Amino acid sequence: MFRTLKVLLFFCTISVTSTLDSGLYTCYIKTYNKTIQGNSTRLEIKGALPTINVESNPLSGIYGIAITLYVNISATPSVNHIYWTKVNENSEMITISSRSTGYEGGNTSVPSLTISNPVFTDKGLYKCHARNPFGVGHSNTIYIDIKGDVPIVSLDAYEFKVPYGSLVSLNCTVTAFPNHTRVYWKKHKNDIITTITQETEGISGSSIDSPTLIIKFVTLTDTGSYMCFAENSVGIGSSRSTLLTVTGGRPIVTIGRTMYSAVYGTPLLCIVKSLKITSETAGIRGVKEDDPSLTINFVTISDEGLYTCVAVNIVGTGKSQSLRLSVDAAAPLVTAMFPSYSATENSRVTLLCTVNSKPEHTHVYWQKEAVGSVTILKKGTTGIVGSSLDNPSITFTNVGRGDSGHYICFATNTIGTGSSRTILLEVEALIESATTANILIVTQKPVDNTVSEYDITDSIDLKSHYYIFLN
Ligand SMILES: *[C@@H]1O[C@H](CO)[C@@H](O)[C@H](O)[C@H]1NC(C)=O
Ligand SMILES: *[C@@H]1O[C@H](CO)[C@@H](O)[C@H](O)[C@H]1NC(C)=O
Ligand SMILES: *[C@@H]1O[C@H](CO)[C@@H](O)[C@H](O)[C@H]1NC(C)=O
Ligand SMILES: *[C@@H]1O[C@H](CO)[C@@H](O)[C@H](O)[C@H]1NC(C)=O
Ligand SMILES: *[C@@H]1O[C@H](CO)[C@@H](O)[C@H](O)[C@H]1NC(C)=O
Ligand SMILES: CC(=O)N[C@H]1CO[C@H](CO)[C@@H](O)[C@@H]1O
Repeated sequence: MFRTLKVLLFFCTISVTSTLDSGLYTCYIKTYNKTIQGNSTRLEIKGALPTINVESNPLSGIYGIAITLYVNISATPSVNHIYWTKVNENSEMITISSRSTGYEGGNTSVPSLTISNPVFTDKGLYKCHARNPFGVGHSNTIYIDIKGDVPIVSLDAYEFKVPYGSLVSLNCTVTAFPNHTRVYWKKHKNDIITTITQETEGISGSSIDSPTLIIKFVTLTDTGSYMCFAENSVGIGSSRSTLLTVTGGRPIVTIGRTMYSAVYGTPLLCIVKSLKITSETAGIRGVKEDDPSLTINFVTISDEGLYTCVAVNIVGTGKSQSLRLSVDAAAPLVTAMFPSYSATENSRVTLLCTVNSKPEHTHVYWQKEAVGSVTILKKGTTGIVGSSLDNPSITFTNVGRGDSGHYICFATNTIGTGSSRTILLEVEALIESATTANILIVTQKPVDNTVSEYDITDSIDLKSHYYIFLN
């Protein structure tokens, strides 16, 4: 009996799609009443299309700041080529290879793609593609948006009016996305533009953290129109301009007229302040911060002259034009050159007096005061020369002890009477050798030239008397 050996060949065809098809494969042959198990075969499938996972989608980038499109690729066998594609806003497809400029990565060692310096045209739909022997795997689409704008720069006020020497704060606010990297100001004055930065002297602010410009001590040269600027990677934003006006400064002094003509006794109103005349000066009013005008209460010839109003503040000194004051009419100005004279008896002595008068003076006289009595001396009084219109000085041709006293020179015109200061005349006795034992005691007040004779034994208060020795 022969047994027929049938060799049956069975083929198992496996369509391999992934590594999941790997495993232990066993061939079974089934007869009527028997199943024959063949040897098992381990089938290991290595490799598949690369799979690419994206980490985040969509992605929002900031203008100018590098952005990376992260992907994880798993591929067996390993990926031998990677590229990216981008569909821009015009639906144009662009292929980004690892050699394209402006990008990093996107190659087999670093598949994630970095856009180094994003600009608005980098917006689009991106896809990563990776190829291995199984073919090309694709990532999902990543939507990239790029945001950003030039800084928005704004100011508080259109106009700043500040007093000289104050601190001014020109408030500036910057809103920037991306963040601003620079802040500065520009000052526009008389077609000259000056840039003010953080480093400029005399200011603070004007910096990234504090764009407000602070001028610590405002002077007139700070007047001008100012604009605040902020710069970021997108561009430069600027504020509108604001006008800075500095008020005050050196005093500006004006006077009403440059010529004043006054009549005696009339108050003189002018805007004058002299270096020497202050509010404390006697005979005047005004010359104060709130009332700079000078009023001379009673004008005399001596007030004639040039007047300049001077005002001083922290900036400096301001002066008015000079003003000439001429006095047309006033009481005579009577001047005594020396305040005291001493003379020896029987000599000639002159007490000097000058008169300056407009209109011409009509009278000149002297007043003598001695031990309580007052005497008037005029031209024609015996024993004196002068005290006249031409020669107001008084001369005692033969001065006597009784002429000692206090003298005042007077001059009168149609406006009034002027007087000199008081002049002291002391007449000393002419001492001669005494030949008699008699002592004549002459009182200090020998107005009538009478001489009293006293006995030496009389009790006399010598302190109030002069005594002389006579022959
Ligand atoms: C099946 O396995 C046995 C024992 O392991 C071996 O002797 C035989 O040759 C194998 N047959 C085939 C077709 O590989
Ligand atoms: C990518 O791979 C890294 C490290 O292997 C892992 O931490 C991350 O979660 C992965 N990301 C994705 C999206 O698979
Ligand atoms: C892949 O990209 C990275 C980052 O740009 C770079 O450092 C590296 O050299 C690149 N590798 C290749 C093989 O090009
Ligand atoms: C400027 O800002 C400061 C502080 O923020 C504020 O006190 C001041 O009033 C502002 N100046 C103006 C003119 O708004
Ligand atoms: C932008 O500035 C803010 C505040 O100064 C800071 O918190 C933030 O980190 C900055 N952003 C960048 C991208 O530098
Ligand atoms: C080899 C073997 O056992 N064959 C059997 C298959 O079944 C029939 C009937 O059931 C038997 O007669 C055979 O001997």
